[in-house]
Amino acid sequence: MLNKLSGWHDTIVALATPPGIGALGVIRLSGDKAINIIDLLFPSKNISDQLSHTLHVGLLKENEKLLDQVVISVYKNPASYTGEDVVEISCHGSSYVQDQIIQAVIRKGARIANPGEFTQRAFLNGKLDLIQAEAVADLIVSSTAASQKAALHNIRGKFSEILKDMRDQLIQFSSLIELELDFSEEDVEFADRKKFVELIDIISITTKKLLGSFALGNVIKNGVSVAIVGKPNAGKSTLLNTLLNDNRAIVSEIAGTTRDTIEETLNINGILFRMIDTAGIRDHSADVIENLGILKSLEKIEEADIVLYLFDAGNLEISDVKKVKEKLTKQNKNFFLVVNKSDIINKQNVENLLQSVHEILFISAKENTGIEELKANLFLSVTSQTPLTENTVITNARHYAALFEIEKSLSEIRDGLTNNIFTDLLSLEIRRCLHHLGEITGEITNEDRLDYIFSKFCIGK
Ligand SMILES: Nc1nc2c(ncn2[C@@H]2O[C@H](COP(=O)(O)OP(=O)(O)OP(=O)(O)O)[C@@H](O)[C@H]2O)c(=O)[nH]1
Ligand SMILES: [Mg+2]
Repeated sequence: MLNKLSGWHDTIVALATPPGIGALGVIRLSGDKAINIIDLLFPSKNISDQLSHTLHVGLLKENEKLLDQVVISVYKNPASYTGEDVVEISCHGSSYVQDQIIQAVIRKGARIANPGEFTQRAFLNGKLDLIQAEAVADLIVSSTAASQKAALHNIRGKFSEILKDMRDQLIQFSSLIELELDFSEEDVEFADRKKFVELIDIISITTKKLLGSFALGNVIKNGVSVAIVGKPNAGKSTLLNTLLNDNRAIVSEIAGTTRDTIEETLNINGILFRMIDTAGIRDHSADVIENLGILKSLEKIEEADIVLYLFDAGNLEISDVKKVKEKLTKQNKNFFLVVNKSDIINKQNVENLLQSVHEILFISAKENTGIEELKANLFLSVTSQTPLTENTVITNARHYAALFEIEKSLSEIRDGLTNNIFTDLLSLEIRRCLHHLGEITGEITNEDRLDYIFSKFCIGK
């Protein structure tokens, strides 16, 4: 286990609620001196004599100076978030009052906490593993049902349980293999190789499933960018407005209305889509600004996760649709071909189009038809590979990288077992696999990595 970090024994303090004016603010302290410090500032009661998990109303005073009327919550070690003595002061939500209290607490012996230091201490005290600690940060920034669900799943230790299971089973075999090494003179085999191969196969299936869930995990964590592109006047801005149910972008019958890109988020069934309205693309424009807009649209096609290519039903050339389809396929883009203004469509044209180009959607952005189907298609395109279920979804690149190494190592172990490699080499590979498993949960880590992970947290958490 790693050495406890420098500054570990300090008592730390931070504002846990957002800075600025609010009804209430919460100031949090953790460490050996947390309760002593409050005793020096809270004359009406001796907090050290109180039971853990109790609340106390009273005046906070530094010497004779009145600071605020507050509620003190007491959590005595080890039954607290950090595993240390924790005190939370619920005070009035004035920045001035909060600053005064924090300064008084510092004068009595605490120091300001680093970002994530409360959770870092919880981890170092064994209250949480690293997956759970990272999930706390994810939950704080979650903005959709899916990201909330994934974070809570990990806080509850579901992913950790899977890894613990794998680790326990591997350790069992690894100790038998190590035993064989101790008796290497006698050429005995304690570990049943056939059973071991079966176990490796089972673990490998789980690992591959977890690795496969990362595409969805990425979507859950970072959202999906969708560029709405097409010729001028196709109705891109109208579509953005209809999707958002808001008059966000200017719409007009003049071709070339949108000059700059407009980006807005859209929540579809708990997944965040970033919808990007772009300038209409045409070959010849004498307008310098419009040309810059067109260049930007082309860039957005490159960058977007999904391209939504909009055609104007009133001005539809089948050859155009085919050309666009070919180009986007060549670019290896995930795309949708959408014919807008289906309210004015020519029936013959539609039938021809349906016959010659598969997978084409018809909508009317203006009349709000086909929009729900379009949304359902967008949602399915990112969730169909790994449906949103109760299963663990990997949302963290650090976990993905370690799982990737685990999978590599499992396949080495499997090859080794089939080729009857030397027991010491086998043992080395198992240890490598265990090492990467321990890296994810934080059983194996180092100070720099921890500092990096926790530096991404909010102060006060
Ligand atoms: N009939 C009909 N008209 C539509 C529909 N969607 C958009 N329009 C009209 O088409 C014209 C162009 O719409 P915009 O949304 O500005 O088109 P755009 O693709 O953003 O155009 P640029 O920004 O110039 O590239 C406007 O007059 C809209 O009212 C539709 O579904 N049906
Ligand atoms: Mg527009």
